[in-house]
Amino acid sequence: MRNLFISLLSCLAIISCATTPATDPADPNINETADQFVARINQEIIENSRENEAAYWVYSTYITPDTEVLVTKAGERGLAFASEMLKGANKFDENLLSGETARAIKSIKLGSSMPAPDDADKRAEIAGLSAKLEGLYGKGKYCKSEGDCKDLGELSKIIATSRDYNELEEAWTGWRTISTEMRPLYERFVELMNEGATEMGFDDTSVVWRAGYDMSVDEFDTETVRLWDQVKPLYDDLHCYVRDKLAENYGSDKVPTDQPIPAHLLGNMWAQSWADIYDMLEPYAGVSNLDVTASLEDGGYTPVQMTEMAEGFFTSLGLPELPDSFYKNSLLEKPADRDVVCHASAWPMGNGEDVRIKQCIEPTEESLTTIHHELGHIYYYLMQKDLPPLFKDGAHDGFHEAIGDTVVLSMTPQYLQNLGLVDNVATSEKALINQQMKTALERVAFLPFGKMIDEWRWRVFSGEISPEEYNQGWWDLREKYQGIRPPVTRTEADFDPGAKYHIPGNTPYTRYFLAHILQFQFHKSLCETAGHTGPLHECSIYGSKEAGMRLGDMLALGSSKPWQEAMTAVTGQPNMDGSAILDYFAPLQGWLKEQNAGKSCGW
Ligand code: X8Z
Ligand code: ZN
Repeated sequence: MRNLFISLLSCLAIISCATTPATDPADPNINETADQFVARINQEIIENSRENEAAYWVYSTYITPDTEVLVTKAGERGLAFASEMLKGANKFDENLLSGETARAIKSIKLGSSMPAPDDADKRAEIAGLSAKLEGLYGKGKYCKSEGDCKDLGELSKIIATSRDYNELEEAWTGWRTISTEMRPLYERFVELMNEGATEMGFDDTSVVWRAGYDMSVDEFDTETVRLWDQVKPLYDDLHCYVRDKLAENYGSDKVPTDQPIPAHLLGNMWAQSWADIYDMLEPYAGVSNLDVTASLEDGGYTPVQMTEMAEGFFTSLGLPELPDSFYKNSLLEKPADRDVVCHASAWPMGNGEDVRIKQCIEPTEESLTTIHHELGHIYYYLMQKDLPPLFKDGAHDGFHEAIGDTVVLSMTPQYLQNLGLVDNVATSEKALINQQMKTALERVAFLPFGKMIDEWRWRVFSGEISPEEYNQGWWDLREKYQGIRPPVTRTEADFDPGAKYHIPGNTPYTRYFLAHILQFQFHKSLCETAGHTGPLHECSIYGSKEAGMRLGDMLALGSSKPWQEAMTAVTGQPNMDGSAILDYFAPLQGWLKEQNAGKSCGW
């Protein structure tokens, strides 16, 4: 998660760039230089963020109509501050400034994923919509009948563990009942954000979202397409193998081998990670035991113990221990008696002095992986404690999302055995294929999902997908990229995008696609730094102070430099590139090609 306050804020109209300040006699900062302006804003962000953070934290961990009022009011004030900040920034032309001042001014002009109109009533409206959408997701439950309700955690467990086609279908469609009422709210939300974006001089909100990558929007589009083209063949090989196995399990009447896969059979509510159906897909049965969930369950691991385990990886790299306040203030468990937004997040509260995570931790491998992911954000915050607030961010947002995941790539079977989470680790070729299959089901399966979410949103923002086509447009992209289809007919009475957190939560998603590319690049380079010489999939950087230092130095840069410099600091070159993930999975891809020989792949 990027700087929480900034990301909640918006900017406004009036693109009147000038190097000399405008002459408004009522403006007390009239003679401010750009440097003075940036210094003042950095100070005001610290002062103004506190209320906003507190309100959002309380709302997210205790969703009630009252906390919704509080968060809406705080949001309104935050947006008003953002408007003022933007007006101030627009007095300066960053192209005529240099260094960090130019970068800071630019970051204010691009700093919001929720551009709001500069009108108090509309600011109140958009703050209210944002809170409502988030709340609807957080408290969403599928009620089969009165008193028989299931939340996302319970429905996800069914999707992960049941192998009954009809039971899966009910859990899948059941969860999607929570988002139908979001549709009109979302439509208005988009309208207001676009109004904000055009006031700021952008064509629509999608341009704001794509403008923050130290390259032109066109270059960024080309870059994401290039990266997807690089990795698509690997995804296609995995898809072909998985579909065939599912057809064996459920019958080819239910899973025709020339059609997109029914979306409810892949072990995850959104089919974004398929690791939970590994048991159905295991290449070599009985060769290796990779069931971390069983060990966590049997071992009675608590959320705090699991978090300490993850912290232990980061400290082994020479990074600092988490402050006591982290354990005191974080929410690590789903409270029994109230609604919370369970979707995991990391919070740099109190200007990074009071870092926290919010996660409904369960004794599962997925939870353990997510804790590492969240701590990646937390260590980014911790390593940036001396940076001005405007630079407390990722080199780009994909960097922020990649740190914890990079660490998880070092959780090799050997590492897990050392922790007592798996036993009898095998080192054969067959064991390797099993292990790679499990990792690919999580990380390769994710790639097209990571790409398609914002393809949908960018088109929604630009108007290419109209409100009357929200659901159809969503499923067209799900089919195109992921090769999946809904298990039952969907119509425009549904709003399936709203059943995925980041749509009501308005969190840009291309960051995760990029992170899934970057994490393999980072892993490869950090393994070299750690002195690893064998195949990449055997490398664990656990305990390497050298790798930790290299990573820490990059985190400490925050967003103060173009991301290409941060990339160079870790990998020695400035580009994002899919070849590291392809190298990593080369053994599995070779094996998949053998398995798929003679089959009809594709959809
Ligand atoms: O949203 C997240 C994190 C918080 S930034 C838990 N992730 C994406 C998702 O859950 O959809 C991590 C992987 C992708
Ligand atoms: Zn994240």
